[in-house]
Amino acid sequence: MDAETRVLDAIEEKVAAGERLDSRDGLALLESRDLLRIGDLADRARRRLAGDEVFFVNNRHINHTNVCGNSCKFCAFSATEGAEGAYTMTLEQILDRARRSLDDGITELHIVGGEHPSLPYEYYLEMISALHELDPTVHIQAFTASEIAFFAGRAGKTVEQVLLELKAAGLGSMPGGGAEIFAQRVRSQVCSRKISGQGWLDVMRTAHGVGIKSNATMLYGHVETYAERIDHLVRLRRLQDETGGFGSFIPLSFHPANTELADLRGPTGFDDLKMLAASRLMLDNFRHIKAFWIMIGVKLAQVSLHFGVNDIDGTVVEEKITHAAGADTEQAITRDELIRLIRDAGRIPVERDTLYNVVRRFED
Ligand code: V47
Repeated sequence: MDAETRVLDAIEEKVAAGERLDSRDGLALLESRDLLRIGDLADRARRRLAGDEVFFVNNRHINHTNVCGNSCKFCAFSATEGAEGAYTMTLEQILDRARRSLDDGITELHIVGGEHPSLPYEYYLEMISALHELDPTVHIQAFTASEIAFFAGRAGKTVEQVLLELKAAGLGSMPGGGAEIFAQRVRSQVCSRKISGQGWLDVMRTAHGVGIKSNATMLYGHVETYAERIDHLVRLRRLQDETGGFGSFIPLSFHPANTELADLRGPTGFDDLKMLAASRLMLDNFRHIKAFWIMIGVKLAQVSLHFGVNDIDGTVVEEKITHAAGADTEQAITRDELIRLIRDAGRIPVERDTLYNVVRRFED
């Protein structure tokens, strides 16, 4: 028996016993080429933790501005103020986009944008109150931990004050973006002006403490090592043990086109599936592992349902960040198509709201 088989056997025993995997196990999973075996282990963990239902949400993304002072090297979306292609939506434009989606029965607005150096803090507060007033039943999932820290700096307030004010205005929860890779070695290379990994985790701890749930992400496939990916997962797992405030984890597959890292080639399909499966196995306290079809493609997202995934995100409508970086997926997908993909993979489609309450279960 070779060494790799022995390591995977030991991991299998732990998975069967419901025991926690350590960093060495995580590294062994990412270094292995035995994708089907890892997928099978992740599928078992998925079944135990999340059952056979696969979730999706009827949502719309709004990216209110691409103006950003961070100049992250992996980002093709951001622009400097006044540059060609730079945009900032007015409140009326944002409301107009939201209004159009309400007719399609969306339950969630997903809002993230650049860290605009001169927009006043009131812009964000007014945006959230106006959207909340437009339809108080629609859940507003807005602003990454990085944006929240940035608003606090601009407004001269604490992160907690900002979170409480946004919550009072109608913020429901926070998306998981801005996490990138927590390791400082990587951040110094690709996003040196952005909040630190520890800073991101601290904002999330505060958010969970004031009753704001969030997601978590990791941007992989650029300059990070496998060990840095595992370190990222372990740090998320530790915070989740402490707060229980993360709803789902979404590994984000790097798209290099039009970025300063365009000479890199980005993850292969093999790496995408292995990353999803390893996330399921390492994050034993995250119920939901989400494949973002916009980034890995609809077909691979469907296949990932047998590699540990139990959430396939949503209808999305008008995604700008990945498309700026060369994604060739559609901008939106219909509810019927999501249901078909899930059924065809032998799972039960469930439309959820942002907090995983069931909107509708699609039995055969
Ligand atoms: O924070 C930026 C990443 C994130 C690129 O919480 C890139 O449910 C790939 O966080 N290639 C924004 N990724 C998107 C995001 C997200 C998406 C879907 C669902 C949820 C959720 C969150 O996208 C950024 C950054 O980490 N990103 N540039 C790129 N070139």
